[in-house]
Amino acid sequence: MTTIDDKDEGLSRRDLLTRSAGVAGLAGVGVAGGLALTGAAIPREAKAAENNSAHVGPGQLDEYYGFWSSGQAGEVRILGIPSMREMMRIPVFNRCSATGWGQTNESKKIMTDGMLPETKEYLKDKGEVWMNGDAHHPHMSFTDGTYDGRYLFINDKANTRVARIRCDVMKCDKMIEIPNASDIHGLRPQKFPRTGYVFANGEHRVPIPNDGSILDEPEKYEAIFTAIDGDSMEIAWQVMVDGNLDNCDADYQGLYAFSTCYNGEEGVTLSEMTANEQDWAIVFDIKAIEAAVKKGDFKKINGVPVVDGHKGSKYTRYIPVSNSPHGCNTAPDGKHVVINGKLSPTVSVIDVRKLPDLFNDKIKPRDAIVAEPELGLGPLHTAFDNKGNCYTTLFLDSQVAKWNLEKAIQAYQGKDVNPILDKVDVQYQPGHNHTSMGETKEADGKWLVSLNKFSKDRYINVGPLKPENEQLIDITGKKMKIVHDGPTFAEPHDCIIVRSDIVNPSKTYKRGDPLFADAEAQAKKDGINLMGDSKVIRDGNKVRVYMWSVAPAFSMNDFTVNKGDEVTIYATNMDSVDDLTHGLTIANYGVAMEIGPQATSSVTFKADRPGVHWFYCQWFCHALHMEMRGRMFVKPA
Ligand code: CUK
Ligand code: CUA
Repeated sequence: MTTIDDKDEGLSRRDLLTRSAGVAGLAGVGVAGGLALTGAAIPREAKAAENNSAHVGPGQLDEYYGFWSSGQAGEVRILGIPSMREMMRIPVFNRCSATGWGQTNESKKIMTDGMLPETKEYLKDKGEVWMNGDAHHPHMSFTDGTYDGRYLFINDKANTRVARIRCDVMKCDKMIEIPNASDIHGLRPQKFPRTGYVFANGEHRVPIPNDGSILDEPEKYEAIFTAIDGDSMEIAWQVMVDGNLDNCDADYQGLYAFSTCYNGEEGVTLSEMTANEQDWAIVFDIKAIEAAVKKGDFKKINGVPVVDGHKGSKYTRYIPVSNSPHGCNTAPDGKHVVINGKLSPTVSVIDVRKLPDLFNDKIKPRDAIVAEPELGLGPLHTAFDNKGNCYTTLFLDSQVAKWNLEKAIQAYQGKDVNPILDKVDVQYQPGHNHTSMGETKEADGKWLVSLNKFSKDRYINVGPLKPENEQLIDITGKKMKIVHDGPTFAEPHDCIIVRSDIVNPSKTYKRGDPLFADAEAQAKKDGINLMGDSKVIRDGNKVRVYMWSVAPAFSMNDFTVNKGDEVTIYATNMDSVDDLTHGLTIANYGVAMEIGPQATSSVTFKADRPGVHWFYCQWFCHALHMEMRGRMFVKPA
């Protein structure tokens, strides 16, 4: 395979770009390596496609699902791996004009049901539900140490929320705001025996309650670790800790959870936060915390049992690691947890088999560390293969380091071995990375994705705001091989790569789906059969319009309401064919929504613009799609 990033060829893209694009410059490097820079056009792309292990031809299917977060964009994206083709977007903490997420009654209910009362109060007069999410960590539910295809969970750092996505329909079905905590960052599901808990880190420290009675007294702020019940999406318990919680993970035994913890200084300015040489990895004893909740050793705050896990508590242990650690990754061997140094060039490896002794005070916190290899500058996150190797992103070095866990342990014991096996340049400055099935016991060592924060010169210039750059790396060989570059919009922090046989989404909705249970309940009250009745029901100044659609027509050619009415449209897509989605848009009313096959969607709005307003299907569904429309008459007062 030939790419010009290949280090073996002694020529990087950067070398090429820094040289003059003129003939003289090219002539100078043309002799290096296998690059055929002579003669006519270089069939580089064609050659790459032919030899590329990541090549998935037209019509061929990917072997893996990639679930991507999107940072400030607030959604979750589905990619195919190894093609890196983006296939779907799942709106979550954002508003989506394609699907009506954030506008339909169904989505608004999901967004508001789990909201705290004070947030509802804050949003009361604003006529909106919170949209500007900052989604970092998408992770699938587990059973017995591997993905089970039920749910995805994702955090919203911006508004202290956690959402769940149903993998049968790939839609968000629950969204909760976490009380007492501020700004949920790290999120991981329990791996064993099942999810179970979803662990979520409240990153920033704030007063509890945060009602203005305490302001500039940082010593009174708290950080909160939360365990959410992944089945009910209710808070199971919380733990108050020292420092700022960053990332977290769980073990393969169902006994412990781990968080990186920076700002042990508990400062509020940059210099205060980084003053000390050391911070911590916090270990949470899940069984002991559950027992504490059972026997009442907690404070109930905002309806949630909050256990005291500050330093010295019997429910937690603080393992000193170097200043400002970031990523927290449990290895698929089920025995080791890698704490990534960030400001230190090292990662620290915890052996989970030492933790019972640590909690019994038979060993000191540092004795739980069994390796601390120096990898390079800015280690942020670590991924794993199935051969005992680890892949750590080096943010400042713009590299991924491949290293062997067993060798790192030997080196820590004083043996003269170098655990680093390979390094590869990535473009540029990677944050998270992820291997295929790498956070499960079924890690398979095939693919590594590096999510790079900067694309700089990799693409044609699209203006001051540049895409990020995601690179696919083949890790089946001794040396890592970059096989694909893909630009992406703001800003996937994290992703997972799931074997496709684990994920089995439905082709259409099923009637009776809880997503539109409210619509069905209202229809029942109104004596309406959503699958076939077409009717306008007036209830004071509330008007309910029931219509259905079969391509290429709505069941209604027109309906009439009065100016000032509160109108709810329930639209049911009776088509039961795979891939036959309709939509409903109302012209000049800012209304648009998706109606999936066999689904009901509804939207409520005030009919405050008199006149003729066409409603139409905005999802190209049929040769007569343009004709799939009708009129809403709004009579003036
Ligand atoms: S964090 Cu973004 S690069 Cu939110 Cu997982 Cu490390
Ligand atoms: Cu239905 Cu377009």
